[in-house]
Amino acid sequence: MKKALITGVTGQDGAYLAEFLLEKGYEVHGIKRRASLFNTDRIDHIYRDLHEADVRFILHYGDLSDSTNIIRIIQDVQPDEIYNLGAMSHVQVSFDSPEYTANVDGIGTLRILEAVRILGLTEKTRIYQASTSELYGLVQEVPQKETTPFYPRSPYAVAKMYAYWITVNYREAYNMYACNGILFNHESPLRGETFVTRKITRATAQIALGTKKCLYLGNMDAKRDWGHAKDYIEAMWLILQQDKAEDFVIATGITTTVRDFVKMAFNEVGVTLEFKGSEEEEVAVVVACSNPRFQVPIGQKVVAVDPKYYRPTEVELLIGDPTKSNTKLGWKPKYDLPMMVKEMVEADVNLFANQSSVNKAGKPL
Ligand code: NDP
Ligand code: GDR
Repeated sequence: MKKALITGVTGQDGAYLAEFLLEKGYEVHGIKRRASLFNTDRIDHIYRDLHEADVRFILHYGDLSDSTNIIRIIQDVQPDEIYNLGAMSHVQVSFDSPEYTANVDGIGTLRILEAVRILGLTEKTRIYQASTSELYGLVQEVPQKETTPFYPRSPYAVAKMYAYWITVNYREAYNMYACNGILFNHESPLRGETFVTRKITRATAQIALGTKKCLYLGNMDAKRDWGHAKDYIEAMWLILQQDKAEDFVIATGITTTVRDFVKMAFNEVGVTLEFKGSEEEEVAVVVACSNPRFQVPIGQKVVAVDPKYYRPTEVELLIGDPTKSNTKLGWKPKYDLPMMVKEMVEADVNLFANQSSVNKAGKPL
């Protein structure tokens, strides 16, 4: 039985990947951080008590900022594959915590590679590094592919650029099977609540159900190549199953503005929007509401700009060229954007329609 170790197992991708690998028959080990409240919501459905028979999903406490912890876990597990998904993954937050981000997202990757080298596992253990389209940053070429030059535009992207190159360096220096997946944005109902797509689908649901009036966003002109996390975690696995270790772009090849994502989300609850004004003055108002389940008044302002969400340096346009992954990995996404928006909005409508009215402390929400 193959053993996989996933850092960031409690995140969006870690949760889908753990489920996927368990279905493939792997023994799956995950690293989770100690938190003052339970932080395993996304993986609770696959977790089983260790006292039961044949448990194949095992969690370890750890942190990418702690070398000795990483070495000990890798020594105990002796994994065939490591998926390094753990990161401070929010681009805007990285401007507030740049040093922490560099430590975890940059040096954290070095800690994994060094642990594998120190433990003499370079021939046994294959390593996947969660690289990102944020590396492309300021547009140098479109669509962006494996050979496009990087120009990172945030402390997050700069940290990930170190992680990218240290992965390439360990592959070349020590002949390790270590690869970068340069993944463009991917989303799902499990997406963190402060990333723009999930922020939009949650607010759409709350506005449709009448529990929220207005959604405040930053740059609605930004364009992203959005795919579905379920498709993208399959690509991670494929990248580690090849004869030769290589880096791959994973993308859909289609780009969409944040504004158009907002329109699509509101359309899912039968609400048609009109956008007026420009830049900081831009708002969206309701011009039609066709779904009898939701009564959003015509003329209500449901979206407005709050400049606090603008970033000091922005990535305006991402559009990936997935030709290499299509041809060499045989990877093709099953979801398109309309399918994903529908799934996310439906999930958030169900979430808020059935949500408890008290929080974990028993206080009214
Ligand atoms: P999430 O933010 O959902 O998950 C991040 C995970 O990393 C969580 O499990 C988090 O733990 C963990 N983590 C954070 N800090 C540390 C730390 N110091 N030590 C150990 N673990 C830590 O991210 P995604 O699942 O969306 O992304 C997975 C990876 O892929 C990340 O590295 C991200 O940067 C990268 N990526 C993501 C893309 C996307 O569009 N989703 C695109 C390209 C790359 P906790 O739950 O405790 O916070
Ligand atoms: P991104 O994702 O920065 O691309 O990083 P995010 O969803 O945060 O932003 C996408 C674009 O939307 C604009 N935007 C807003 N973003 C947020 N979060 N909140 C807002 O209110 C808002 N309004 C407009 C942003 O300015 C940006 O242009 C994600 C993360 O998952 C990274 O870890 C990953 O590496 C990249 O995707 C690929």
